[in-house]
Amino acid sequence: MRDVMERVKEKTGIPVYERSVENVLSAVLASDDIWRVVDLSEEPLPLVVAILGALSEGGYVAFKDNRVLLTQSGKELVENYGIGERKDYTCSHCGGKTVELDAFSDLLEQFKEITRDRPEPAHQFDQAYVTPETTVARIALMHTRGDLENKEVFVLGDDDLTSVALMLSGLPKRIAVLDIDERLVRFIEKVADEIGYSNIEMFTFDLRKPLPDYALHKFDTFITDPPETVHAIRSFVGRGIATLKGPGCAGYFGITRRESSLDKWREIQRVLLNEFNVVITDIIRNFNEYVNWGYAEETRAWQLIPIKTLPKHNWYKSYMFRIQTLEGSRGFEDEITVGKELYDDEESSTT
Ligand code: N4P
Repeated sequence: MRDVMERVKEKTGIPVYERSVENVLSAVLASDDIWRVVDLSEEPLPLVVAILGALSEGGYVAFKDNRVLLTQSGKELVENYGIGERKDYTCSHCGGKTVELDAFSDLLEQFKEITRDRPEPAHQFDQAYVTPETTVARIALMHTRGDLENKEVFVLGDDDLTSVALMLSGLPKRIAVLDIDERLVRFIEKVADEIGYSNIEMFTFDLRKPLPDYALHKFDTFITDPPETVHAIRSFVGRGIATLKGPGCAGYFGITRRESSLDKWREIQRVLLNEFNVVITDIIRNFNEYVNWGYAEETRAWQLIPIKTLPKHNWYKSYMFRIQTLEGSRGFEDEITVGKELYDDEESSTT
């Protein structure tokens, strides 16, 4: 185990613990599909690749017929360390989302119908939309928390088309939505026209820039899904908080394990608690499930993985965070000037 850890540290600067190696081995015991191994281990993809590389150099795993397999010494290693196969007892009714979709089945059908010709994910903006079930589950979740009915809701970045589901729900008093991608702004506009919904405003906007005054301190609830660098999370979530009226408002956003180590998570939670002074009320594991995007072969993940097969299941998920504002909470209103670093750090791999 010690030699494996040393080899991993030579390959990557991402913090590695014995627990990380254990997570990967446990996942390999459960599946020979590399994407499922990343999914089940819940370690950042570049770290999983480094660990698998070290294990293969040590003769503990082999890559054969596009599969990840334990060798005889690999089997002895897991036996010696008492590492068992990773199990998945996620609730089969809600899929781990904690809300049930049955009450929203009509909305789900309408949503699928209306978004059939939605814009496909644009690589330049790191887009990858969530399943329609996820988008609708967001409505169920936010409504369950009392954050939608007669509320003013801001959507910062909307390739998931959450604003469309919000319109169809008829719950909010007012919706505002921005995106850097004009295709999406036009699409949402077209849907609003078609269904005759008028309490919505939309604009094209780059979230690295501070929001205009008319968007600040006017909303009850925001939702966003940032790229996974700390910069991006600060600007997307911080700007979301800046749109809120004051204490007692809520914000939702997805944070993944696929591109962020727990060390980065701690950094993110520091930003939330120390910089923004908000409280985390909910973290729902793997609530958001993303549909595999068309540009997979152009990403760092593709360069890194030792087995060049496209994923056969939706391996990319994120945890849903809900924060609430209290007395003394504040958002982020400065400009961010980074370029590519908005999307990329050592742990990211899907751009
Ligand atoms: C990135 C997904 N590059 C995967 C493809 N990002 C979501 C974009 C909006 N749906 C980040 C997800 C976690 N915050």
